[in-house]
Amino acid sequence: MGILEDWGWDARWAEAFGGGAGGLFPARLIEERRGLFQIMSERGAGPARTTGSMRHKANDRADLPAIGDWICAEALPNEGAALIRRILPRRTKLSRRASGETAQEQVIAANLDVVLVMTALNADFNPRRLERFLAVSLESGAAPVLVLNKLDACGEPEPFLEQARRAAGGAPVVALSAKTGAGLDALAAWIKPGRTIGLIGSSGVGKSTLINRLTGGERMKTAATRASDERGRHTTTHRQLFMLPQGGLLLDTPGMREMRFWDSEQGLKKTFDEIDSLAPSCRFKDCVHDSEPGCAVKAAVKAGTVAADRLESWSRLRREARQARRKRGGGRGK
Ligand SMILES: Nc1nc2c(ncn2[C@@H]2O[C@H](COP(=O)(O)OP(=O)(O)O)[C@@H](O)[C@H]2O)c(=O)[nH]1
Ligand SMILES: [Mg+2]
Ligand SMILES: [Zn+2]
Repeated sequence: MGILEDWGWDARWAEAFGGGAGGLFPARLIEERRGLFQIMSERGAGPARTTGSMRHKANDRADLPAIGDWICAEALPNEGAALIRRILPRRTKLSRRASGETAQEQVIAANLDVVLVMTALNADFNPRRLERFLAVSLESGAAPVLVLNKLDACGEPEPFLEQARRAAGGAPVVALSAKTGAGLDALAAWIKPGRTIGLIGSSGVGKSTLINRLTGGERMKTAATRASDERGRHTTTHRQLFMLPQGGLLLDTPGMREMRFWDSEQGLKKTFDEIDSLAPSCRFKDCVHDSEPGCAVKAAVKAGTVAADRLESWSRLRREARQARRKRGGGRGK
């Protein structure tokens, strides 16, 4: 296997790239630090930058390169950095609404195969937040896995697991301890050479600890080391793909305090599959399962086959998704 295959290259990417006409070569964007990119190609790792014309033509931040992107690069003989000429069409795209008032899509990561949605088995555990992260992950096109961390510090995990399974909408649920390594074997089913795995979750759930354990090093600063550090020093949005010793690529997403919806309507349908699958039985086609007569979902809540808190959660998230759609101007996106 060549170096590109280790980073996820395959026949489909080769086809999307076409030939190397005009001295272009394929590369993957593997690191982003304050707008500076590192790419990986057959030539190894090196810096890259966008062209003025790409920045000029971009309608949206999403038209600019994001970590995980496969690109057509051009080497400049008299310059250190390669030029990013074109972004190959993304297979998956993990997006949120960028912070700030104007509606802008921020691509958190491109071409993830799997998203580990992480939470901790403690007082921070929140099924509603899981549903939000799950909807965003499912919308991306990647396969989500719920990871419940800090199993070592949890006296009674079963009630948490039960709630997580209900929030998971069919996605696999794994409980483990990034600290002790207990339960980590379960992740082996998703970690494969050439596969790209993203990690999302609130700050403090143990994402960096898990990356350090899986990479077998101190790649990421964890909260404990940060506390003894100067405040704010690590609040940069540094993103990097790590190659695991057994193969497979792992991406941390630091500094994600919020996960506002960009386009999550399909993701919500999958997250709340038990509700979505009943909707065709409602009397009204556009039933929002609130106070409409003949609502099959409400009937299911009454009968106890759909949980009331799930319907409540769905209703709130759906409103937010609708609002997000209006903000981005209706027709755009899917
Ligand atoms: N008890 C326990 N603590 C953990 C575990 N994983 C992480 N932590 C601790 O949780 C805190 C936050 O971890 P960190 O990896 O920085 O979280 P991040 O913000 O998601 O990257 C640190 O103090 C870690 O030592 C675990 O499995 N068990
Ligand atoms: Mg971290
Ligand atoms: Zn209904």
